[in-house]
Amino acid sequence: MKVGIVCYPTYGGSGVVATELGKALAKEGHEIHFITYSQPTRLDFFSENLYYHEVAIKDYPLFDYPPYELALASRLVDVAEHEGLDLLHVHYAIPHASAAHLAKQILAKKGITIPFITTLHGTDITLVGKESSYEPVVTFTINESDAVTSVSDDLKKETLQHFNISREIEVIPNFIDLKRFKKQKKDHFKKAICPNGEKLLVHTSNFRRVKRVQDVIEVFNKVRQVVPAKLLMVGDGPERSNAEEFCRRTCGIDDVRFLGKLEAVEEVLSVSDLFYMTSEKESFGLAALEAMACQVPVISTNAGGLPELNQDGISGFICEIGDLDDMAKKSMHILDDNNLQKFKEGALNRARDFDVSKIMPLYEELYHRVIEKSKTSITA
Ligand code: GMT
Repeated sequence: MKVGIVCYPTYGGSGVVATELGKALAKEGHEIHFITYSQPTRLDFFSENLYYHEVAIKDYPLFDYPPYELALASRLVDVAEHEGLDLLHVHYAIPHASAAHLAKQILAKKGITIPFITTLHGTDITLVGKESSYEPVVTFTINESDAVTSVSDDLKKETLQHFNISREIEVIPNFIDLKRFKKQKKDHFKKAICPNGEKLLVHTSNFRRVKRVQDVIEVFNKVRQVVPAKLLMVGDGPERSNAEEFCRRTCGIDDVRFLGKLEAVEEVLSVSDLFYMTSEKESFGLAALEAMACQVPVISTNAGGLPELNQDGISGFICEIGDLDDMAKKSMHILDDNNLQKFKEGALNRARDFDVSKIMPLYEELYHRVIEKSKTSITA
């Protein structure tokens, strides 16, 4: 198959999922064309089946806001026509689904039929999509997509609750490449950060408000009163400077390190003992899955789809959003040397359910189905 994939290239879990999916499909022999405004961060190597087409956004003094959606739709028309694409798969509804819908209409006028699939990832539904400035377009383009997937049951439920949806939504969860995300031997690194055998706690995110990063620091402050521990904060985003300032005031910078964005986050996860995902909204929690794959148990909230990933009492624990005492109590239970190994194994076992080899075929099967259906609707 020849598939055009649209995503946000540099920011957020949806871009990571889209890029990893494209890479996995390319390995299976499919021809994958990424169409976006810059090269996806994880697409940094050569493969004969992978292509990248940049969307050029022309500025003009009249445009306070250059119309990216139109530039994207035009590029989709161009790539679909010249590369002979069979299908478009857009990740994150806004504005990708409406651009794909427009491209499909333009191509139809040229006698080219191309179906498009929309994958809902999270804030395109739970935050941004619900806003009245986007809701009518999101509803329309979900209904007009040839297939729609969501990354968890909870996100599907929320979509059906808040939008007037007249079509089926299929759930295909996030996935992980266990060949890349696995515990590596990095003892020297652990020794450097935890010279006295402290436990290492970790959080990775894009430091947006929904992540409630301050909760991580407050829980850490409670835990380290009982268990010697250090905290690593990985990633970057709008709340990072507030979080650093909060640390300076409450715990001193020696025990907490802010590492910024990391290419090889699996190296840090490999030496970590406990991962925190304290979000108030989280459709799936890809970062938690990455931690589990590296044998790191997870303390998560019960937001969104997190209970579909984190198995309470097995791969970690699930706590109410903002219940910091409970998070601290459960952290200490996991960090107890009598329990830690069992939770590490529980985390890895759970991650195995989401290995790319199990999830990627679900997309492949969906692609075949959608392409076949669109062919039969032409001949009918
Ligand atoms: O919040 C992010 O990390 C970005 C956001 C996105 O769509 O780019 O992530 C969402 O998609 C990920 C991949 O499907 C999910 O694993 C995240 O749970 C989800 N984030 C939220 O719902 C807040």
